[in-house]
Amino acid sequence: MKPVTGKREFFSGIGAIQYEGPQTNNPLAYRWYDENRIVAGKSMKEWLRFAVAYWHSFNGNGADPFGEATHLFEWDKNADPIARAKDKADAAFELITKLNLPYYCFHDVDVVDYTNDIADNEKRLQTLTQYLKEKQEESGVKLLWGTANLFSHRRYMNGASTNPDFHVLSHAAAQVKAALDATIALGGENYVFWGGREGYMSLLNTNMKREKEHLARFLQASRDYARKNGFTGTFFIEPKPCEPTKHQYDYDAETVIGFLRQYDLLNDFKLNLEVNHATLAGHTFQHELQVAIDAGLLGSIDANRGDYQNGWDTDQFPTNLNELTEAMLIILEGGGFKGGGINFDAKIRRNSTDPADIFYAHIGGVDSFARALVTADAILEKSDYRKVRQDRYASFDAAEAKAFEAGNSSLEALRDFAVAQGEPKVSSGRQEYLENIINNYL
Ligand code: XLS
Ligand code: NI
Ligand code: NI
Repeated sequence: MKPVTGKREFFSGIGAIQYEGPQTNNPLAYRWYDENRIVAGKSMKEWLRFAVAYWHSFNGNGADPFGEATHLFEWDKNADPIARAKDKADAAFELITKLNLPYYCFHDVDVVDYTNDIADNEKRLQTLTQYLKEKQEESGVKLLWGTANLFSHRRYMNGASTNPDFHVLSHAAAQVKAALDATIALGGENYVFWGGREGYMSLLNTNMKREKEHLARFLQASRDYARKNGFTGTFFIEPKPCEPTKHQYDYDAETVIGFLRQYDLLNDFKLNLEVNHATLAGHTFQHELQVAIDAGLLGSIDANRGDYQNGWDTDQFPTNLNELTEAMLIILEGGGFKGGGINFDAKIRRNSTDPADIFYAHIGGVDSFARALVTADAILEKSDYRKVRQDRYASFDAAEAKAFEAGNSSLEALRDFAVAQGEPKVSSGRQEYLENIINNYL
């Protein structure tokens, strides 16, 4: 991929990031991500399908609840909103192409500022969609997914599709319609719903049953509109248990799968799992992955990591090789993503203020996943990891156990089997042995 710059270069002095191998001393090179390297029958590029997130990388200005912006972007200076949005698109495509990553993701309001005028917002997004389309054609970068931000504007303080006010719900619908139009026009491969404020702060003022039914109707209407207009991709729900809402309806993977089943949405919707959301829900990321894969619903992931000492979504770039290797073991065994990829829903820290920091951040995340992929493949191919787990269930090979698994046993038959066998032998779970395998292959 050739770097694509607009009228001006925003990251001058930084060229194309290339694979140089683990021995390199160059901090602006990949050590592990060699996009054409074949691992388990597919190229790294095909397995990982990396995407850059517009909101963190080009809008996230370092502000936090205690302080103003610390990242003063050159592309954010033009007073005209359309010209500013085009500068931002130029910066975005320069970064994505210099990183040599195949995809990007956005919310409507990341691309261009919105006002309270629905028709004007539609026009603005259409103008930028045309501009992004040209940038995609020039560079070969593709849209992994689009989405609408239904949580920042004050009208959404009580939710969007689960808002007690039908007027607010209809505003959310207008926004989703325009975001779907943009996603379809850009050949977006998927569309995401993250229900930032779809939940409640207090049950005292909430009719939970009614709100959840509204959420389902809203998803059905969005699906029907997109299908009618030629969208063939997958819709993803992104679970998160809390923050900003105290209790969000899309709490975790199991909750979302139950919801999709209840409202007959399983044919069109899959899951977009985020590392830091899993940990907020009291799970490991690996747990959430396994739940989704077992249901055939692992669509995509939002890659980041939390902070062990804090209880919120800190959205740091992923660097923990041990955890990522465990995650890649599950993703590889599950056959990869269904339609999606790895979106860096991650931001550099407030005090990471050099233009190069955003490059180091992505390089670290990309290399960590690439290395985890290679390591996980070696573990699956060369170690006895799979065999240890399989052997743990060896007693289910007995004819009586097979009958049980097939639903052809009874409590009496199980009792008779127990009497015939006598007290079971204890057997080790060998957890430490397995944990050492991960480290031995890293
Ligand atoms: C916030 C979410 C958000 C979604 C897209 O916690 O992760 O960034 O990915 O709306
Ligand atoms: Ni996310
Ligand atoms: Ni998040």
